[in-house]
Amino acid sequence: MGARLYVIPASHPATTAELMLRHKGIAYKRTDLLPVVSKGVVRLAGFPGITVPALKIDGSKVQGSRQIARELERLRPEPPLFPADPELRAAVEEAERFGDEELQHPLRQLLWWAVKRDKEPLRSYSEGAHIGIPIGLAMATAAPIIALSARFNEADDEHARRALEALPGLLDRVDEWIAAGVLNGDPLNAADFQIATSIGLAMTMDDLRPAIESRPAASLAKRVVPDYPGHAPAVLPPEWLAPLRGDPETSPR
Ligand SMILES: N[C@@H](CCC(=O)N[C@@H](CS)C(=O)NCC(=O)O)C(=O)O
Repeated sequence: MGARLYVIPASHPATTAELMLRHKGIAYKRTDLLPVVSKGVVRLAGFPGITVPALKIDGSKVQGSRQIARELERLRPEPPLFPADPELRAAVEEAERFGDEELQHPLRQLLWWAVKRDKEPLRSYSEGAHIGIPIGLAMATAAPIIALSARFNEADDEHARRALEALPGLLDRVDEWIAAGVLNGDPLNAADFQIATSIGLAMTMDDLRPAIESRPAASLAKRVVPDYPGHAPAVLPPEWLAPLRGDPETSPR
């Protein structure tokens, strides 16, 4: 089974796809792309959309982490990504949908906001990647990519503050699913791979890690993505972090 996965290094949904390929024991080649450039490359490669992960497998093209989960399950049912029990499967699918539609994007916005403020950490997110040009050159020419990515992802002050306000509630939901046995059980499922990468990415940010590390969500991330690449030193205004400390009333707009 020939497989090629298009990724942006340290992209959380792309890491999800990679983990699921490994879970299935499917050998694959990886094409590492710079953000923004990735959009043109995946279109040129024949995909209908502009995002990663994008997977060519067995002659078909599949884009999107949830779509990839289903295609892998169809092509190679064992070991499964979804539980056989219908009730548990429905819960796993809801957690997976939440991970894709609700959890991924605020973290993407917070990371781009931080990188917009200080681009240097971007280097650490590309560790081990093969982006086709030396990392020094990529860093020297990163400013337009950062500006476009921040705009494309609406990583402005307003959205960053909204993301921080939402984060405790999002983490609570992950912890609840872990307590209910939907996440972090045995074997790992598609929702584990979907959600753990977002938590792993969040924990690379010094601003966010203290609010996560003592939670069950952190155990899931440490189990599934113990070596998530990248490190972003604290850069968010401390008053914006009030919701993470549990004192939203001290955070007036
Ligand atoms: N929800 C989609 C999200 C895909 C997505 O937005 N991927 C980002 C990377 S995390 C992307 O390709 N962005 C284009 C860019 O940064 O230029 C999924 O799970 O596949």
